[in-house]
Amino acid sequence: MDQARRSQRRVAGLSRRDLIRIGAGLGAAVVTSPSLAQTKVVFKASDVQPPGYPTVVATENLGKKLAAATNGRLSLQMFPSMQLGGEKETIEQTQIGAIQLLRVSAGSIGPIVDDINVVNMPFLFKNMAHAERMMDGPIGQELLDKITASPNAGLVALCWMNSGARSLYNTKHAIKTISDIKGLKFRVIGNPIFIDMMNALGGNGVAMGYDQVFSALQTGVIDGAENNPPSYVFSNHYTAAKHFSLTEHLIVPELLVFSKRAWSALSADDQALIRTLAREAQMEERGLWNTYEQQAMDKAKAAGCEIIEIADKAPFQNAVRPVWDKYGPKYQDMIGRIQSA
Ligand code: GTR
Repeated sequence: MDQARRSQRRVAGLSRRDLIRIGAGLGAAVVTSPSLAQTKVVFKASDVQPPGYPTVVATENLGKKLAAATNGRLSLQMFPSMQLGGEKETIEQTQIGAIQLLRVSAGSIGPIVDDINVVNMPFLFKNMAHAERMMDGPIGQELLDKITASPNAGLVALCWMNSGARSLYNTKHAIKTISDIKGLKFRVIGNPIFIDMMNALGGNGVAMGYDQVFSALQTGVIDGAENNPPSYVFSNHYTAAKHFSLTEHLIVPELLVFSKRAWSALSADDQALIRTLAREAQMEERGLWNTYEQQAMDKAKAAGCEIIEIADKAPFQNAVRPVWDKYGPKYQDMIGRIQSA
C-alpha cells in the first residue's frame, strides 16, 4: 500500500481495524472521512416523549453543543416519540449499547437500581423546588453515582431533569375526594411501589408501558392513568380522559443516562465534556418545563377538560401510609436527608 492510501486509511491516528472496534464498542454510527482525517461518531438518543417536549429539546441542544465543541466529531441523533420502543425496551437497548443516550423516568429505573426508588415514594417532595434542591445538590449526585456504580444496570447516569408532579386522570368521573378513586383501574409505570400506591389510594393499579396507555384509555382496558400535565396533553391522553385531578401525589424526576458499554469506549476528555453538557441540559430543561407545563394546562382547559384542584391532600397522604411502612425503612437514612434538603 502506498503512503497516500495508507494515510487515508489511518484516520486520526487509528487504523481501520481500530475504527471498526471503536464503532462496535460505541454501538453508534461511525463515519470516516478521509478528507477530514476524522472519525465521526453519531450517538443514538431516545426519549418516549414527542418533539418539542422539554427533555427532548434539552437533549437535542446537548447534541448540538457536543457537535460544536468537537467540530462535528461527536454528535447525536434524537429519536423521540417512542420510535425506538417504549421505556422498558429502550432501557434494555441502552444496556446493550444499541442506544447510547437515553432520557428515562426514575420510575422505570427503580426496578433496576433499588436505591433510586427512594425518589419514587409518594408525597416525598414538598414541591418542585424541593425536588430541584435534591437534584442539584450532593444527594442528587450520590444517587446518580449509585446508578453508575450498579454492576447490573449497565448505565452511566449523567443528570436529572424536571418532570413536574404527577396527578390522576380518568374517563369516568371527577375525583374530588379519595373515595372517588374507589374501584377505578389506573395505569402506572411498571414498578411495584406505584402498584402498591394506587391500591393504597383505593384504585386498582395496572402496570403498562407508556406506549399502550392512550389506546387502553380509549378501549376502556383502564379507567385512568397518572402523569404530569404535559404527558397528559401531548401524548393525547386528555382526549380520552377528561377529568384531571391535581392530586400531585408523585414528583418523579427524569434521568439522562449513557450506555456504560459505549461510555467505556470514549476518551476521558470526551466523557468530561459530555458530563459538563449534561449538567447544562439539566438546568436548561427546567426553564423549558415551566412554559411547557403551562401550555399543557391551557390546552386541556381549552379542550373542555375538567381540572380539579384538591384543596385537602391530607386524606391522600394518609392513605399511602402502608407504602411508607413497606418501603420506607429501607430508605430511612436517605429519606431523612431528602426531607431536610
Ligand atoms: C412521563 C415520563 C416518561 C414515562 C411516562 C410514563 O412523565 O416523561 O419517561 O415514564 O411518564 O408514565 O410511563
